[in-house]
Amino acid sequence: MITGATAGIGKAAAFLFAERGWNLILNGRREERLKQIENEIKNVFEVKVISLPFDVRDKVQVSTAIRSLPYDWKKIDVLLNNAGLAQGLSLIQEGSIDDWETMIDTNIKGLLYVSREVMPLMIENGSGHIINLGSIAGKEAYLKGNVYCSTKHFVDAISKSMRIDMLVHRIKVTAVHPGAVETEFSLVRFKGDEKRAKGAYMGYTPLTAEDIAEVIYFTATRPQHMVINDVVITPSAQANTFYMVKDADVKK
Ligand code: NDP
Ligand code: 8X3
Repeated sequence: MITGATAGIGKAAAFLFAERGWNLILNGRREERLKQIENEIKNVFEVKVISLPFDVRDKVQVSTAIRSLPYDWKKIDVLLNNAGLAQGLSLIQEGSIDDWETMIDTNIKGLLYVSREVMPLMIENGSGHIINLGSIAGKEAYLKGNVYCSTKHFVDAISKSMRIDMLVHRIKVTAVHPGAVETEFSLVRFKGDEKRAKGAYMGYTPLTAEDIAEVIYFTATRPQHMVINDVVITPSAQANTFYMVKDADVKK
């Protein structure tokens, strides 16, 4: 089950898991896109796909959708908690409270609502693996990233907590923390400003959604006795949220 499968990392993961023969439950809010992805996957790969459109911020939608799954589909092997976003980039004292709420409701509360529904199913099935999309923004804060960084620090912390609570049930918990990945992320952050979004990926080679999907797939397919707890992945031009070498810097 992949949340936020209509774009970027979630979509790339959907195609990769399908290519490797996994049946999929795909979520996102944009129903038309979700259906299109479902159809594309079903046309190419021999897998079953269920589209489950809901907004992770709405706890009633989340529980209604997941509880409506047919019995067999409630055996969820892997939950990829990927739906997430940044909204805006501003000093904390100038921040938009609406943007803060969107990030907190999606990245924190949404992840919790979905996990709260799926974890009991995994416990009942006696196995499962939760993979949470954190970020390097969840390892180090950066200027004007304040609330987004905080939500991703939450993902880091809740992944550690989940791992402890799930230990007795042998349910694996992995946190994947990418650096700059070229997806719709910056377009969403900068509210449709294409020029500004493109600028975030200029002067170096960013990661692709497919790069991250490969890592996610690798963590999901380790033997039963082994779990990858935490992975940080950056473009080779990036060391962390502070240090990035762009073409102009190299020439200096
Ligand atoms: P995209 O914007 O390309 O994709 C985000 C996905 O999340 C979309 O499918 C979107 O679908 C979904 N989504 C957003 N809000 C909701 C919601 N309320 N309910 C359900 N689905 C939602 O971004 P990425 O693929 O880059 O981001 C995926 C994850 O990776 C996020 O958690 C992000 O924070 C994290 N990340 C991204 C990095 C990057 O540089 N790109 C780096 C580090 C982490 P829809 O709009 O249809 O609902
Ligand atoms: C996305 C990566 O560095 O833009 O989480 O916050 S960053």
